[in-house]
Amino acid sequence: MPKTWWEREAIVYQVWPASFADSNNDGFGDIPGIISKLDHINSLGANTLWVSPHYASPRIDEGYDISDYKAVYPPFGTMEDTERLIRECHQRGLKIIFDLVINHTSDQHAWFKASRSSKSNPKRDWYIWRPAKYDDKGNMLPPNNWRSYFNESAWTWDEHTQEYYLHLFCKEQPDLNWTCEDARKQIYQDAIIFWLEKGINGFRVDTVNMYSKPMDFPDAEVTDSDNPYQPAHSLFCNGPEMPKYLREISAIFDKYDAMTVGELPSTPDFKQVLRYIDPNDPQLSMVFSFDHVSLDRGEGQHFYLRSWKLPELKNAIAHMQTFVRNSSPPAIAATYLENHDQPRSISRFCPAAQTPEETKRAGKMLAMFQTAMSGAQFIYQGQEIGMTNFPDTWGPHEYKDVDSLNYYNYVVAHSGDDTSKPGEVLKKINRIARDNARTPVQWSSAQPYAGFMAPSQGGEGKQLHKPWMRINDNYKDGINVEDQVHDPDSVLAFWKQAIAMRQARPALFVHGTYEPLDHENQHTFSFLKRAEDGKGTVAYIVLNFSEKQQTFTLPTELQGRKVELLMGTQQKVHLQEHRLGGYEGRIYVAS
Ligand code: TEU
Repeated sequence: MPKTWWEREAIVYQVWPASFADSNNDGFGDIPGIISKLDHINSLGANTLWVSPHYASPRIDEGYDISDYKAVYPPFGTMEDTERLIRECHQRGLKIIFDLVINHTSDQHAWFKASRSSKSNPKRDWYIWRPAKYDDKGNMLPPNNWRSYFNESAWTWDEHTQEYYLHLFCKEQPDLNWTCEDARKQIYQDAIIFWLEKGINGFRVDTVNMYSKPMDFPDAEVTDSDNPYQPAHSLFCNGPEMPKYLREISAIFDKYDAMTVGELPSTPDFKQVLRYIDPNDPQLSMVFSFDHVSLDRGEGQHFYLRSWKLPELKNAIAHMQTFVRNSSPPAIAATYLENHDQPRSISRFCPAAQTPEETKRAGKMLAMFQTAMSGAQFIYQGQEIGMTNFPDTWGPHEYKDVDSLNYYNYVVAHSGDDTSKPGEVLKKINRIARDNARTPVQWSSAQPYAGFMAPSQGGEGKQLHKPWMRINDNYKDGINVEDQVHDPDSVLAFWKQAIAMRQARPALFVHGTYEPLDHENQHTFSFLKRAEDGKGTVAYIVLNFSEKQQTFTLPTELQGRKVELLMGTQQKVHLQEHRLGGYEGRIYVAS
């Protein structure tokens, strides 16, 4: 298969515009702010920029509720700013991909306004409307018991036309009806071709497996008796029409040599996943899997936490790294530890790392962990400087995400006179809240806004602004770009070294095969990467996921061979000393 620009060597840096960099000090990040930081992104070694939704939106779900695919959210900037961003990326040799959110629109989109205006409107069928059901007492009920991702019924009643409409996410995000061909054609024109014609190089495709629903909308199995509405992923994910819809879309992408990475939730069976990315019949270039970011989520409501052990993470990573080899040629893995929907990886995967020194060591170890994995790499803004979750002592008013707030308000409403519940549930929400990924990026230790924005001067009639979301106070403890950019021992310096190491040895670290080792070890994560270079080159990666010293022995695979220490997260290491300090990682190579 021809090597296209993105195949495997893609190092993608994801920007969440609202929290990245605010050029006009109105408290919101913006597109000129992104442009001002492109050299920082380039200096990491990234070769692709992924911009999370920048489109016109009421921002009920922070931009994943789009009211006009062909317009830019005004606080982020103008169409000219966006066109300049595309140019400035290409001038630096950076590719640029946007977010493609076409399972649903905002309820403020002109299409939905027309659809809900009357049952006879030509766009009525562009969304999913159904009559109410009634129980034996004559009480009105939604068409089925599906729960939305945001912990409500997946249906909302429309008084004006006396029907319910479907929304797998919040009620302000009505699902498009993909069985309607006119709707599909307009979606392709407005959301895809319009931006590809402006020169972008592809898309991250939101909820890419949810377009094909069972149009008889059967009830979901009752798996959570505490909630009147039930998770229904198995019914609305990976439906029978998905291949048809994605082939229509991929025919468009092929014309532009566009890269696509699909977000593929609730699909544990890798054979189903491979259907989307098999190089012999690709519908998408690659997909994100969720095994490793679901370990701490319990059954039912996704704020039900569960504890996990290191061998479970080893299983998840082995699955993510090896399932792609079940096609010939192998498909492409999309490797990530963070994004806008996930808590910060240091806090999630190394929860015992608390002090600035411990979080720094953990950040470097996780950088080694991720960059040693094969496939395309996805790095989320702030991950490169070791940003962490914010403290669980922050009050509910600091949370902005509809996901967190819906659940918090649901628990408060159902906690009766138990006044301890709200505080308890907020500590649980804090552990995995998406809000942790949405605090402003920490550019410097400059007070009071960490370089995200300058304090607005206020003055005559000018409104005083502050960041749309509170900044994590640990920006003062060295977790900021300015303090790290000249520190050779910083997390930022290490990410640059790790990416350079990986790109210098693609046979080992980009295309190499992944072989797990020492599965039962509860503290140390180790694996082999084998180059398919005919020379038998093999790398041994050993990572201490605990805060305590751990010993290790070189695997038999390396014994008796010429072994070199390729990289260590701690600068002072001795080859013969097989002891790892807390959160220390090493890579040995035998050639
Ligand atoms: O997420 C869809 C999805 O799979 C959800 O599980 C998601 O992970 C979310 O965290 C549920 O809590 C995509 C976007 O990444 C997410 O930001 C949007 O909220 C969602 O779709 C709706 O567009």
